[in-house]
Amino acid sequence: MTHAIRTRRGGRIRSAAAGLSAAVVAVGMGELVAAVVEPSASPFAVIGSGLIDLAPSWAKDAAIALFGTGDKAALLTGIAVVLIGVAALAGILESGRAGVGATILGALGALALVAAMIRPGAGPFAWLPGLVAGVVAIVALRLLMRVVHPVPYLRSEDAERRRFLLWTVGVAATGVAALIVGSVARGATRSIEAVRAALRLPSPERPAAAVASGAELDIPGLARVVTPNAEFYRIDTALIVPRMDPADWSLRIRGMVEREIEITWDELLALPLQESHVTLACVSNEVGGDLIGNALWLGHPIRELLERAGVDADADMVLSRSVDGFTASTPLEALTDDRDALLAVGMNGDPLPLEHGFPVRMVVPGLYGYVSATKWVTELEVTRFDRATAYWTDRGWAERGPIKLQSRIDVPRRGQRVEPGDAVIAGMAWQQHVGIDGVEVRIDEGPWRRAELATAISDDTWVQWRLDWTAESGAHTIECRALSAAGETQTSAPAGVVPDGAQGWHRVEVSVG
Ligand SMILES: Nc1nc2c(c(=O)[nH]1)N[C@H]1C(S)=C(S)[C@@H](COP(=O)(O)O)O[C@H]1N2
Ligand SMILES: [Mo]
Repeated sequence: MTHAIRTRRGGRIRSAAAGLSAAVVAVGMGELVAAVVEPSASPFAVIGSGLIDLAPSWAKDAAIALFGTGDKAALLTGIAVVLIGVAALAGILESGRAGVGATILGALGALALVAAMIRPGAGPFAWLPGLVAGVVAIVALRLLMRVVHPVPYLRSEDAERRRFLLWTVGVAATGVAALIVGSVARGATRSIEAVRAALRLPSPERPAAAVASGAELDIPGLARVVTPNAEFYRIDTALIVPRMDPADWSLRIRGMVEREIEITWDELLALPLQESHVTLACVSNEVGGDLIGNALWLGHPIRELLERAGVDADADMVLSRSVDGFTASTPLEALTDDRDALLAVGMNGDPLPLEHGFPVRMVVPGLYGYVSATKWVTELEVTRFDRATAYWTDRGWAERGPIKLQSRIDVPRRGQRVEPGDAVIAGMAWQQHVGIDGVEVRIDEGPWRRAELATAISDDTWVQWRLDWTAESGAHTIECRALSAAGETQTSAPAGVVPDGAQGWHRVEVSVG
């Protein structure tokens, strides 16, 4: 009796282990094949991307709010955890009835196959990694089932256990080895990194003025006025960063135009380039959040390309499209008025980093990124707001996204202990393409005091501010509000990020002493 029960329970654990082992070798082989034939068809990534595109926007908000720019790592971990559960279950079911678990694992492979094929820009072999993963999973599971169930009258229990361990561990190890070889192969195809590293961008015909020395207050804890590339926030739907060789890049301008234009990388670089500092901000940036950064962009004005194409007088929007299918709807006037709306190739003196849109992205002062800052951009369709909608608009966000007047306290941080006596309060304020006239600060809901404003680089960038404060012992609440160059005072009325950006005053609680 007790022996039979133990065997059955042991059998269940063994079955689950067999399922896991089959899943590991399947994922390993699928990823290896993807790395060799088509990196963007990685089974893991295409399923993740599919989930990103299908997820309701509240789920994405929650992911960004919880994990910030770590949202992708969190998603991949989530998928791995679910896969482990499903694989173990498939093993157990397979041992109860042959074919059931194999069908489940095969279906996962089919899911990866379909997800890879429906991705925008899917290559001719996008189906292969999913197919390999599915077939390997089925074969491995059927094979491992033979060693799951002990046959005591044939061998000793020890010999059975050894045989079982040898097979399950061996098969899983093969999968891990395939994963390692795959990532090495992926590294070897990283030639785009090498292409980027070897690039020398032309000098701008219109360079930016040097940043005034008064623009950087240099206060510890305060965001720097120009954000280094490595610290620049990254938000996008691309689980795998698109790898575009500039030699293969081109931009098509089509739709409501007199003549379609196609421009290559070399043609773009031959055009006059200009530099400007523009602060990018994400609509998902909460009050006090850090999904905002300022860089020196190098690019060609989009205005001039649109002029060359000849825009129809009825058009009011440009739908930009990325190589990975992402789209943004930008009001036509923001691309044709005198602001520095750029087709950017450089960021802070370097070619765009891969994750920030290499080789070419859009940068438009005054609009949130989701309606303007298309990375890896390959097409501009001149159209109308009543004819086309963009990626995030289809998911509940506003079709237009002008940046709201905002300010943030960086120093002191929330919950920070402040020494009594002379202290400094400092932060950032912005409303790109409008400009900032002042910042006011109040402590414990006392009178508003005017902060000292740093020299603004331009109306298209954020600006630092500071205020000296004699900190008295006890708990204190610090609040700030910005005044725009258009005479507006930042509203106290709080609003969440959906549908068109957060608003309200940033409030920081600190204890002194
Ligand atoms: N291709 C592509 N471009 C994109 C996005 C995207 O998901 N895909 N996200 C946009 C959003 S929401 C923002 S806020 C900015 C962020 O740019 P960054 O990652 O360079 O900071 O890119 C925009 N461009
Ligand atoms: Mo964004």
